[in-house]
Amino acid sequence: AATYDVEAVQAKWQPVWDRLEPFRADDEVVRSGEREKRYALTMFPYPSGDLHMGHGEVTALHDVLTRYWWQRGYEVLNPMGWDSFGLPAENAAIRNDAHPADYTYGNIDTQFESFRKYGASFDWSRRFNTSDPEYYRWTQWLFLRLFEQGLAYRKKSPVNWCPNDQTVLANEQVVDGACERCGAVVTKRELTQWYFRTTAYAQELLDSLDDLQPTWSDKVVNAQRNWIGRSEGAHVDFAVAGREQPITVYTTRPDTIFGTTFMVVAVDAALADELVTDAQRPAFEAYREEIRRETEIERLSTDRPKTGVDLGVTATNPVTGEQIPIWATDYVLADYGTGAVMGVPGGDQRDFEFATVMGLPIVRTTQPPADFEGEAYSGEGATINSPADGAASVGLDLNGMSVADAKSAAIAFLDEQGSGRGTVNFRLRDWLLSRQRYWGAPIPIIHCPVDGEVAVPDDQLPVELPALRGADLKPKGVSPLGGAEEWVNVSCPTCGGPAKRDTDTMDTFVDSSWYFLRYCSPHDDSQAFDPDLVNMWGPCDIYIGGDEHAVLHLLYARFFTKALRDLGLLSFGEPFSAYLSQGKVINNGRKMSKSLGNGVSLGGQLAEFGVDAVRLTLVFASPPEDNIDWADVSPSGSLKFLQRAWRLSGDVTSAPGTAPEAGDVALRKLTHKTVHEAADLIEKHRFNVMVARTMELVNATRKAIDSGCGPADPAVREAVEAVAILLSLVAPYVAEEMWERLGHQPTVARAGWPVVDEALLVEDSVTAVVQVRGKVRGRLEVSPDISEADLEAAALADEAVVRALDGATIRKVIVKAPKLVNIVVG
Ligand code: ANZ
Repeated sequence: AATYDVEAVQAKWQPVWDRLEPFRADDEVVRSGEREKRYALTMFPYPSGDLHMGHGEVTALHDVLTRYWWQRGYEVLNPMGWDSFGLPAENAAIRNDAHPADYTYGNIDTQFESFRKYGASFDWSRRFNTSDPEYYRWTQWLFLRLFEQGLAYRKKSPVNWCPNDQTVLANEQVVDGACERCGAVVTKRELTQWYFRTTAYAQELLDSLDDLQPTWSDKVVNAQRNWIGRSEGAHVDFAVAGREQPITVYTTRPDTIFGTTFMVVAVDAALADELVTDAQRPAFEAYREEIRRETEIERLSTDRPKTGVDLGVTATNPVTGEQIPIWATDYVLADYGTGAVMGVPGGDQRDFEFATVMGLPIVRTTQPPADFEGEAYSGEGATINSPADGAASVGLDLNGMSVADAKSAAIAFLDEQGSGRGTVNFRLRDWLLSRQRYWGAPIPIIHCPVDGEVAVPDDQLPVELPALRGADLKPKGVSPLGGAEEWVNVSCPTCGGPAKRDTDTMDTFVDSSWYFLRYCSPHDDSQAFDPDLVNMWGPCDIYIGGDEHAVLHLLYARFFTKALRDLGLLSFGEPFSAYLSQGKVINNGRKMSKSLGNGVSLGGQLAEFGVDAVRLTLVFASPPEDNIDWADVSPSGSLKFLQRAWRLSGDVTSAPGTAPEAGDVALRKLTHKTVHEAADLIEKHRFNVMVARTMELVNATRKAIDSGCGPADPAVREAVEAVAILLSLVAPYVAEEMWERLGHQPTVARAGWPVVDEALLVEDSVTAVVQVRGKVRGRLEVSPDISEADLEAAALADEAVVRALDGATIRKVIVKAPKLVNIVVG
């Protein structure tokens, strides 16, 4: 059989697309109302190395949707650029003994060429890199707007420290106690750092997840909900003899106040150091030393014996008036809640273990179910021992109440007494954004001994990175920018006196928190983005990417959008109306990795099977959300299918523009049904099923040509044209080639979606099954909208059924039109 030359076809069409630019989004077309807009975004890559299978997958999936939208007549903004600042590029550059800029921009050129060869439908006129001064000028400008609002600030606190990358990490970048990039165990350090006040938006970030839920992948929504971690509880004040201020604890269970038998304070909190008595200080300090050497993983692990030191002081339980001991421990975190916890061993497992080790009393305040066999019980149940039998009345009685009622009653009582307040607490922390590394946007702040933190004036932006060629950029814990003396030493913009630039750079996630806005006016050198254009194109109608970004990038971008909306720069508060998270490409059941030696290179696959076959394989393999095991798929099978589809285009003998009405009805029906269903499947992101339907149409068309109506039938042309358009979403090269062979001008990408004739979608008969005594005795071809009565009459008149009944008495006839008749006899 004839085959097309994959390489030749690829080489042929690339220059044509370059010339036609079919995917260039025109602002005017949308502004004038001529076409409706769609903004389709996919995550831009880090330029470390060439594109890999993951990029291939996400691009192929994303292209189905964007190319479909173009075919449907939308004006589609589908931009691409590079997330070119940040640790991955910098580490790779150091490993390869190159300057980050050379390394980064070299890889960008490589990736750009690969994307082009891949036939990705990006609007290249809008590309930019976040490490371009023309871009980061505006990253700095936005930082300053947040700074003015108090949404960017500096504070000293214990922070996550990656000993390998020698820089701080945001909480979101610590996964199970390890650096999310390099896997090194993260430790804590007390440092002054820059933060974005993400917590100011905690409630709104949580609330609007409800609106996103239907169009975002559940996994991501749930991950964000947990990460934001809203809990309702109370702040409770415990008086300490000889101390003016009470100690306030945060609890989600104020109903358990009667069961509070001790208090625990984070050993590394200033409070512990302040409270400890002279007698207990040596023991305390020894313990603290020990804990400081521990890693976060060790501190948080639950299967370790609890440790602590009695601080030698007591606090007063505000409800019972009893004195309870105060201990220091490592299982209380210094930077959550207030860093002090009321110990309720009857209700909290950590407290239970602690009380058991230290010999502290344990009192249950919630009645567990009879079959409960655990230690601490934190579930539902009646409140007990609150107060205990025979204890003196304290004016509060929670006994018998449900947990919820007891919570409210306890809060009301504490509030009345002035020793507590109901509160809402969030697990979300402010976003630590400063990094002690070179390859990032410099923080545009000048530190002046007189004026403090002074913003670099807008007209002096960008604060450009000094080149530092030949300098040692290896991580050392302080920013390499500190070594650029001429760059660091400046005069204060306010007083003119000697001052120093901030030498930290911004987390790369700052760059990617607003890049989707920049694409709307990428070359504007007078503003970060044009509000009219952003409000016209935005928000993004679809965002496709991996769910490893669930609580990092996706949360940060939402925060930025809300903050910029409140600054009056945007008219919307959510950046991405829909989010599709794509699975991973794995191999032999495992994640691809160097150490397993199971990596598959995208470039290698493209060279072997061609772009179209690889793209088709990636789309066809599974639903977009699922992983694709490369060991289970067949790019060579995909190529064979594409050759078969292409051959159809050579068999068509009717002229372009032939009216299909006279054609074979059965084939026409299948064509129209396929196109109709494909649209629905694509809108539901079931791209793999759409490909399967296209394959069925190809097979049916082949049959029609070879043994049915023959190649000259106009229904054949109609079918093959539909195949070319459907394939243009997945396999753009062969689709273009088919389109040309069918006698059309390029490009098939903008041919327009085939118009579906509704009349051809009506199925004219379905098969109804007739059962007698539970056995199938007859089959009837009936209209899909046959009535129950007509179907019953037809069944009873059917010859085979009459024979099967053989005069038996009919007890009952159950009719499920149009598919089933069940005759009960007896
Ligand atoms: C008393 C109590 C009784 C608690 C009980 C729980 C169960 P979330 O839901 O995560 O907000 N806690 C408060 N601050 C803490 C800190 N800095 N480090 C470690 N634990 C801390 O959890 C809040 C609960 O975690 C609080 O409620 C407190 O223990 C503990 F039957 O107070 B609870």
